[in-house]
Amino acid sequence: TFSSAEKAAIASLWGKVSGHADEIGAEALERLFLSFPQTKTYFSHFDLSHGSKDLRTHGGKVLKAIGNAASHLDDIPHALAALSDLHAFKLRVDPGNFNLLSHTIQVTLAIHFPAEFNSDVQAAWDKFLDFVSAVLVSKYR
Ligand code: ZNH
Repeated sequence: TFSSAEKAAIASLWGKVSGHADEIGAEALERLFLSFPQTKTYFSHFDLSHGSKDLRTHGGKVLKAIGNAASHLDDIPHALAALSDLHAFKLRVDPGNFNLLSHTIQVTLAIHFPAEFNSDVQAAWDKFLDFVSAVLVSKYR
């Protein structure tokens, strides 16, 4: 569960990100694929070149799902239930990859929102993205 300070930190930064979900998401994915090339294996059907439409579209989807979680901080498992099923039963992404994406999302946020992304806000987002990741891998067996 999140403290009221953590909730405020998550909501206020999401408010800044929400209008730029495609760009922020695409950059976080691009950083993921460059720093951790093994993660590209899940996306062999995508054009992963810099600025591609696939990166923007998928990046936008991922960030909007995070925004949905940010709007339901008291019930993230319910808000992400369908996505959790998808990752566990259909995509079967290795759970270790979620930490890598959480990392590149935070790097991207830090670069685009340097004033807002102070150490308290980062700590709240780190906890939030860990929780989202835990929900998305919760149905694996
Ligand atoms: Zn995931 C898909 C989210 C992580 C891989 N995803 C997806 C989607 C979303 C997401 C929203 C879409 C769905 C539909 O369409 O319905 N993810 C997400 C999130 C996260 C994630 C939020 C965290 C935080 N993923 C992940 C990782 C990986 C992945 C880590 C690996 C590396 N996903 C994936 C894939 C897919 C997805 C492969 C499918 C794509 C296509 O379209 O094909």
